[in-house]
Amino acid sequence: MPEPAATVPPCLSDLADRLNGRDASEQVSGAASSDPSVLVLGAPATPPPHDLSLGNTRRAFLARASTLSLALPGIGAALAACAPGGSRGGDSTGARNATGGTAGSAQDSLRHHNSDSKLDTTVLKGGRGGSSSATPGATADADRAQYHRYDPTLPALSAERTLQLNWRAVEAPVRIRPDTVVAAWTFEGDVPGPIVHCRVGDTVEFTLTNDVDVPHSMDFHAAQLDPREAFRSVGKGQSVSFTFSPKWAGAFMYHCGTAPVLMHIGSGMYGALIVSPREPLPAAKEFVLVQSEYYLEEPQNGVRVFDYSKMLATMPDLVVFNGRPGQYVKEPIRVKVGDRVRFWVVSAGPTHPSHFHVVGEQFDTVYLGAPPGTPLRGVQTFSVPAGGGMCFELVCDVAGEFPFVNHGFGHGQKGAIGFLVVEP
Ligand SMILES: [Cu+2]
Repeated sequence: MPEPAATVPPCLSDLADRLNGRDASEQVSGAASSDPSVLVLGAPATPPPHDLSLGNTRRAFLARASTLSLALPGIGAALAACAPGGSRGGDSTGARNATGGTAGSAQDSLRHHNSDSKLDTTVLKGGRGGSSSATPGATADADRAQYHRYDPTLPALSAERTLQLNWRAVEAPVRIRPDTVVAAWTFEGDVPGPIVHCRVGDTVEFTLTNDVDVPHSMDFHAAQLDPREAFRSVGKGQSVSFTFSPKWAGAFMYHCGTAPVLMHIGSGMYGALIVSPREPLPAAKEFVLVQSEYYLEEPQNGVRVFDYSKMLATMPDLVVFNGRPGQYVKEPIRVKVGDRVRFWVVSAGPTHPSHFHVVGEQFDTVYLGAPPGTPLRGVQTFSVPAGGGMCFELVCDVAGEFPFVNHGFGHGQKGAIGFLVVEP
């Protein structure tokens, strides 16, 4: 294939071509590597998304990807060669080089690596072969994964105005209900990732270190940064760091943005960053609910692997709040009569919204924009779009057990339901 023009730095797909002496884009997708949609979405689905019979699962995707033979020894070179920032030597976005990275030269070479390439998820360990080895950390010791209720309580604000977050991208078996373990890709080992709470104007200093072979990245919706720099993917043992200061209050999603984003969000790499306004909102019991979907294969060896075909078909097996179907039915959220309750609701998707409703209650306030602006009064249900977040408030005048649900009941029935218990 032709050499890239001098002003157009090589990208990973170019390198794959050279390594293999063939057109990698044809092998993976048939898509042109210059297709902008590929940068985020990854390779178009093959076989067609409606065809669930041909094993177009995450495993199959990864297995096909591994046929590119990007073995580990080649990864450093591959990433080094993929330096689209080569012509722009500065750091114009606020992203800074990692402090926790492992290798100076490799780290430097990665500094401007933008691996928003359709091949991101194909940078896998080679040679291990087999479907279950694609994400060994996600399936190992699944029987030892302990179930725990994901605490929905909004963490208290820190007295510090600078948050330092040093997170790791790790594979982990996550027990999402007593009888179900999923082979997750995670931030910090759980699904969702940690809840973060800060104020408008606070400084968030973030570092992501990737512990696994599949490249990962971080995209904070509360940040305004050049995504090609700050949200770039990093390979195993590498880190990416950036700093931002949220401008707006609200419930903001964060997620891995490595292509295909559908696969990375769909496999568990998401969470919520809650930004409170500078002036405190009315005192309330505050909770965070992150709605998301699970698309799963049948269990093998006690663990269910994520199914990319189902993600593409957008027919989830489970729709859940905070990673576990119905967890707040068995272990409800409890408050007292007279309490104001504030739900910060994020729809992580990857595809579906949350039509948020509390049975037997009404929201006295839903903030359409950043709280405390644009309040809607007297709302029964409001939809939080995939990739969005909203703030819902109600006052508990009556004791009782109030289901909070996704009122799109095809999804409520699949696990997006819990109980708010109002005690006398
Ligand atoms: Cu990822």
